[in-house]
Order: sequence, then structure tokens, then C-alpha cells
Amino acid sequence: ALDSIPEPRALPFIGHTHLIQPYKLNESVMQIARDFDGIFRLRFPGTDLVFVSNQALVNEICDESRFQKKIGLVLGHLRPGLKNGLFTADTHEEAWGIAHRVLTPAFGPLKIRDMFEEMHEVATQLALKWARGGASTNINVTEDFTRLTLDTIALCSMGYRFNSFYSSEMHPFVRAMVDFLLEAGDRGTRSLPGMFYRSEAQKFDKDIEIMRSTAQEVLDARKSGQTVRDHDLLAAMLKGIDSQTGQRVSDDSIINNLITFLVAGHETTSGMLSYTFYHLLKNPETFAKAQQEVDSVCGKGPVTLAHISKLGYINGALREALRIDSTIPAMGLSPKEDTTLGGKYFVKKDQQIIAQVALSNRDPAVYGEDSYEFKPERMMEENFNRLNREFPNCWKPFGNGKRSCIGRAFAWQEALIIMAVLLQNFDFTLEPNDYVLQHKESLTLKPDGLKMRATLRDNLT
Ligand code: MNH
Repeated sequence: ALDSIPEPRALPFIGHTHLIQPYKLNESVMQIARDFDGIFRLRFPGTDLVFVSNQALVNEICDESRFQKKIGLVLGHLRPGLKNGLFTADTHEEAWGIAHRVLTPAFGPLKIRDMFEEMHEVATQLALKWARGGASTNINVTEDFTRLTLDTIALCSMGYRFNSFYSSEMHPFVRAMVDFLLEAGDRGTRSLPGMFYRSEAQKFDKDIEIMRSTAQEVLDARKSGQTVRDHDLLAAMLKGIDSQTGQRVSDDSIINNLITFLVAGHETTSGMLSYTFYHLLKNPETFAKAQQEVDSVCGKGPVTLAHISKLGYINGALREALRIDSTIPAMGLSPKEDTTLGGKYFVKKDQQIIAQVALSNRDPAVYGEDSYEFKPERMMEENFNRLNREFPNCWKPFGNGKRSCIGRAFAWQEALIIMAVLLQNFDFTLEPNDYVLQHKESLTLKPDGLKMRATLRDNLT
């Protein structure tokens, strides 16, 4: 006989709505999960969601023959801006298939290496800013990492310079995108019907228009030969012919994906870098190891591409930070047919299932009782491979299968470069030293109010 999926006590009409705190969807879910054994259901007016939160069940729903990505409530609010760009398309949409096949090689390790110089240049801009600020300036860690990741993805994807380190004003595209993301996020937690938010809706449409027309201008300038670049993602989309359909990426799809790269490619990486610094500074012995690694691999000269692949400990530290604090804490899926989960829970075809990877990534059954502690060694190559063999899908911060993150190698190279540049040149302190970690939720998670100070090391002349 089949069991019914357990759930907290529900109220009439509103179901479990009262258990979700405004702007704290993830935190609320994480709290509710404590009372359950890896699976539970939450009901809201109009929808109900099944959550899975341990490695065994997340592993089960990573089976792509039975489950597929579902554009649910959260991603659905992005769809008016990103349309059928890679992130917010359904897998069966033709535009997803074409863009996926054309862009997969463009995001491959070889092509990403060609972006080293431009990534390094932006990293240097950040280091200069912190050096000039001096040892007594409080650094808003996440804000500066967001400048870094935005400028990097805009430059490497379409040759566009936001110059975020050289102006206090946000670039108009960035302002529009930030407001678009805020509104999309708010829509997920509102209780009144949409007609109560007319002016917000107008502003939302206007912000989308600003993003699209900016992307259109970049595309036009490239097509007319006004700008010439051959090594970025825009060039790859213009050149590429899909092997399966013989089709090119349409102009509309190019624009959707340029905007998608900017949206998907900045907050997540910025959050990862912020959490990595938080954990390294809370655990000074790990910071010392990371800095020693940079010193012995890179010495005092410029950080090069060859150095980056030798930073095994820092590689582990980034993975470990992303494991403990997954900047995309959940992914939405649904069964392709009626099925059972865990051998005993019935779920209908198309039922929205949320894989709470922020929890399965810390499953004590995989990582032990110290699963919440920051230990980069367990994520270094050999240990990491052994864990993944023994517990498949135990580390899922980049999503699953063919819908997993296409920008992973990009983000990783970018992160290793900035870690090397910063640790080579600075020592750091948390500000204040007893800062207590709080998370700020938007579409992604970031540490809230994380500040630190950077002191130039004496080796720099
Ligand atoms: Mn990224 C999909 C996490 C960096 C572009 N990314 C995903 C998914 C996760 C994710 C999780 C799957 C979401 C889902 O199942 O609904 N991404 C990350 C993390 C980082 C990251 C944790 C950094 C750290 N991502 C980047 C960067 C880019 C990017 C950088 C662009 C350069 N990501 C994407 C795109 C997709 C995606 C595009 C959608 C891929 C697809 O479904 O075809």
C-alpha cells in the first residue's frame, strides 16, 4: 500500500501559507524540513508542492528518464523578461534545444580559457579598488563581488563594459535588471491579486524593455560590423549552426540568452565568493592554508592561466562553501508520468517537486555529523570523487543533467582567478569580527551585511 506524503498541520483555505515568512521562503522551508524525514508536502491556495531534502530522494529525482525540470512559481516570474532563454525555457521548446547545442561548446573549458585575460582584467580592477580604499575601509563584500561578476559576464558574453568599479551610479541596464529581479522576486510572496500592483507592473514592463533594447543595440552593432569580436558568447551564437536542425540561433533567442547570461551569471557567483570569504575568515586555519597555496603556486608575479588549475585547496574551499551555502538552494522538477517516490509515496505526473539541495548537500548520512562545518579537504578532488561515487548526486549546487548550469566552468575559472589575486595581495578581517551569518534571499542566497577589511600584504611593491 502507498503512504500519503506527510505535511505540517494545515489551516482551512490558506493551507500552509502561514508557515512562510515574507521574503524568507527558503529559510521557512529549511525550518519546516526539520520536522520531517526528507520528504513533505506544503499546500498554498492554487498549488501544492512536494519537497525532498535528503540525498537519497534527491538522487532519485535526478533520474532524467523519470523527472524533468519544471518552470514553477519562482522561475515563472522571470519568464516575462527572459522568455525562452536557456534558464526559463521548457526542455521541449525548440529554442532551448538549439541554444543548448550551439552554446554548450562555447561554454566548454577550451573556450573559457580564451576568456582568461578579460576575467583577469576585471579581477585586477577589484583588487585596485580595495588597495586604494586602504586598511580602514569597510568593504561591502557582496556588493563588490557583484560588480566583479556583472562586469565579467557582460564583457565576456558580449564585449560590453559596465565599468561598475568606476562609477557610483548603476549602469541603466544594471538598474533595470536589478529592479526586474526585485519585482519578479516580490511577486512570489505577494498575497493580494495582481490588480493591486498596477504601477509595479508598468515599471516591470519598462525595465524589461530597457534590458531588451540594450541587448538589441549590442546585437545590431555587432551585426553591422560596428564592433568586431570573435571570442565571446555573442559571437558563438551568431556563428553557430545547430547540428540537429541545421538552424541558427534566432535574433530573438540571442537577446533572450544575452539577458539570461547576465541574470543567471552574476548573483550566483557573487554569492559563492561571499560565502567562501565568510567561511575562510571564520575558520582562520583554512584561510592560512588557502593563502599558502596561492603563495606557493603563484609566487609574487601575475596570476596566470597555468596557476589556476593547481589551486586544489581553494577549489575544495569553493565547493565546500557552495555545499554548505548553496546560492541556488532548490530546483524545481516534476515526474514525466505518475510514479512513486522512495518506493512508497505516490506522486502524479506534472506534480511540482522541489529538490531542496541546500539540505541534501549537507545530509549527515553522506557528510557525517559535522556536515555543517567548513572543511575544504572533503571537497578536494579525490575525496570529492569518492563521495560522489558512494552517494550519487550528493553535491548539486549546479542543478541536474542536461538542465544543469551551462556557466559552471565560466564561474569556476572566474572564481579561482579572483581568489588567487585577492589572497596573493591582501590579508583580511571580518568586520565586526563576531559577525553572525544571516542570509538575504532574492532569487539566490547571499550573506546579509557581510563586511570585511583588506590590508595589502608587505610583498606588494
Ligand atoms: Mn548557472 C542553470 C547554479 C553560474 C548560466 N545554474 C543553473 C542551475 C543552477 C545554477 C542550480 C539549474 C537551475 C534549475 O534547475 O532550474 N550557476 C549556478 C551557480 C553558479 C552559476 C551556483 C555560480 C557559482 N550560471 C552561472 C554563470 C552563468 C550561468 C556564470 C552564465 C555565464 N545557469 C546558467 C544558465 C542556466 C543555468 C544559462 C540554464 C541552463 C539550461 O537549463 O539550459
